[in-house]
Amino acid sequence: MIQSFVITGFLGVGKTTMLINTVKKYFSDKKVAIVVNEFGDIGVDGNILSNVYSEVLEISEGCICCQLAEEFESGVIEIMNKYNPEIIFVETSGASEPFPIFLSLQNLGIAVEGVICVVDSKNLDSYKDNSTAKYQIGGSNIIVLNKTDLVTDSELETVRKEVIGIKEEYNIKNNLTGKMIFDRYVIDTAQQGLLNKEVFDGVYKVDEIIGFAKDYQHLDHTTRNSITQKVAYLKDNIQFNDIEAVLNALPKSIYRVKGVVRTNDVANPLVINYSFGDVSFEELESYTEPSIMIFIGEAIDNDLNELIKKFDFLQIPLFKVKK
Ligand SMILES: Nc1nc2c(ncn2[C@@H]2O[C@H](COP(=O)(O)OP(=O)(O)O)[C@@H](O)[C@H]2O)c(=O)[nH]1
Ligand SMILES: [Mg+2]
Repeated sequence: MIQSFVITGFLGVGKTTMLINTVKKYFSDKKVAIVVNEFGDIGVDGNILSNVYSEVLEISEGCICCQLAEEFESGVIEIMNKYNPEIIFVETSGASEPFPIFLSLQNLGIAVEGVICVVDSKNLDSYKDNSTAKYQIGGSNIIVLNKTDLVTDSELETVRKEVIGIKEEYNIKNNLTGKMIFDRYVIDTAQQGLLNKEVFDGVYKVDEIIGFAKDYQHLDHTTRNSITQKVAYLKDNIQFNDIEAVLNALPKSIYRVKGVVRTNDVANPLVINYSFGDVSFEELESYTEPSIMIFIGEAIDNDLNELIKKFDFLQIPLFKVKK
């Protein structure tokens, strides 16, 4: 039977980083397929992950937990037929819930070894009131407090307590039997998504086959209305400094920026990965599409317009641009 793990967690917590670091480390001897669903229309993670794994299926445009169940299931079937993987990792978008994906995998006869929720130990406070974030914790059985390098021990303990509180309140139940679906769960810690191997050994394997997929009511979550994203295209002939200037000028409402840009003073295209004030850059070997920055946050429209007035090399397309 094919095994699978679902990796969930809010925007920018370190899900892709975990796929790059941990999964590569522990599963290099297996045929691994990755399914990545990004929030919004344009994928950056898919580009990064394709450099690491040969089989990457990117599902964009919306959220696999709501509109895209069918696309997700047919994509998984396709990857199974084409590649015959031993193990599938699904990175959900930061704005989707893991539970419907868990059900889809079970419906396809794929064993779910664990639903991993990555938590940003430094920034949990900034996003913990978002209802999707709570359902992500409630719908998981392996919770990873990531970015431990950015907090003190006592801050980490506070985060752990908060997470336990949310888990107790939002723990997902079988709505036929009223039983907890994940009666056992573990909280682990990680830096750069590097987890202990035993988390993947299937000890937390979800035994209960959920017979109520059809009855499942989609929880009231916030995907589209509260979190928004806008793509900006960048004009040519910009410097690395220009990118930094934009990131330094971000309003509070924009807490996540991803992008791939070409600048005059750096030889390779750069992946920008910004979340909650922290930024990292990574060079890509090749990227032929236009330079883009994707701005993600809550009610960002006005703030983004101000930002664009300040930086004339940023252009927001008037119409949706299809890939
Ligand atoms: N300091 C620190 N940064 C991290 C850690 N894990 C991930 N990051 C950074 O957080 C940002 C978002 O990570 P990413 O994996 O893209 O998040 P995703 O949106 O959940 O997939 C990137 O800049 C990562 O380099 C960590 O443990 N410590
Ligand atoms: Mg990601």
